[in-house]
Amino acid sequence: MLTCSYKAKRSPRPRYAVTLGLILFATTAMASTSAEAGQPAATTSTFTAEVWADNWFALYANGKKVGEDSVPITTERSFNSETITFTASYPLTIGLMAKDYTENASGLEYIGTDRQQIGDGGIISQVRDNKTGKTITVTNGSWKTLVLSKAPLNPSCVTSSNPIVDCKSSTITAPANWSKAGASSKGWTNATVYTPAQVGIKEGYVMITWNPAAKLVWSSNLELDNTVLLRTSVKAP
Ligand SMILES: [Ca+2]
Repeated sequence: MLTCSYKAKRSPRPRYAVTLGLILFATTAMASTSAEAGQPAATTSTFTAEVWADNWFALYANGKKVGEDSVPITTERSFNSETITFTASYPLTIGLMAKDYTENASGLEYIGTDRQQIGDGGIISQVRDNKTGKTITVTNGSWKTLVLSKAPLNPSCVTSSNPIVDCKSSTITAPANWSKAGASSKGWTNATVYTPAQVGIKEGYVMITWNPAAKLVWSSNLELDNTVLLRTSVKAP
C-alpha cells in the first residue's frame, strides 16, 4: 500500500513537470516570435552611401531623408562628394533629389559675366550594406527619374542681359512619398547615363573609388533639367 501510495503521488509529478515545461517553452517561443515580428531585426542593416553630385543632393531611404550634401545648393561651384551612413531595412527604396546649381529661376549661372551659361548637372552613387560589405546598388540606367524643375525652356535666352525676365521655367513639387516603396511611377522615366566627360567630373569625384558599374546619371536633359528625383529599389539579399 505504501508503495502504491508512493507511486500514486509520484506519478502526476512528471506529467506536471512536462506540462509546465511545455507551457514555459511555448511562452518563450511566442515571446521570441513576437519580438521578431515586432521589429524588423532580420532585415535591418546599416548602409554606406557614397555620392558625388554636380551640384547638390539629398539622400532618402524608404521615404525618410537620411542625409544631404553638406555644401548648400546656393554655392555656385560645389563638386564635393559625401559618404553617408544610415540604418534602414529591406526591401530598400533609395531616393536621390539632385539639383544643378542655378543662380535663379532663369536656370542660368554666372549671370552678367562673360561666363553666363546654362550649366549642367550629373550625379553618381553607390550603396554598400555594411553587414555583408557588398555593394547593393549603384546608379545606372535602370534607376527611375522624374524632372521637378526645368529652366530655361527657351535656351536662346542664355545671351539675355536680363535672364530672370527672358528665360522661361517650369517647376512641379515632389510627389508625396516619392521615395517610398510602392510610390507612383507616373511621369517617371529611366535615368540617362552620361560619361564623365559629358558631366565634367572633378574634385570630390576622384576622391572615391567607384564600382565600375556605378554610372553618372541624370534625366534625359543634362543642361535644362535642374532638379530631378532618382529612385531605385533593392530586395532583401
Ligand atoms: Ca552644375
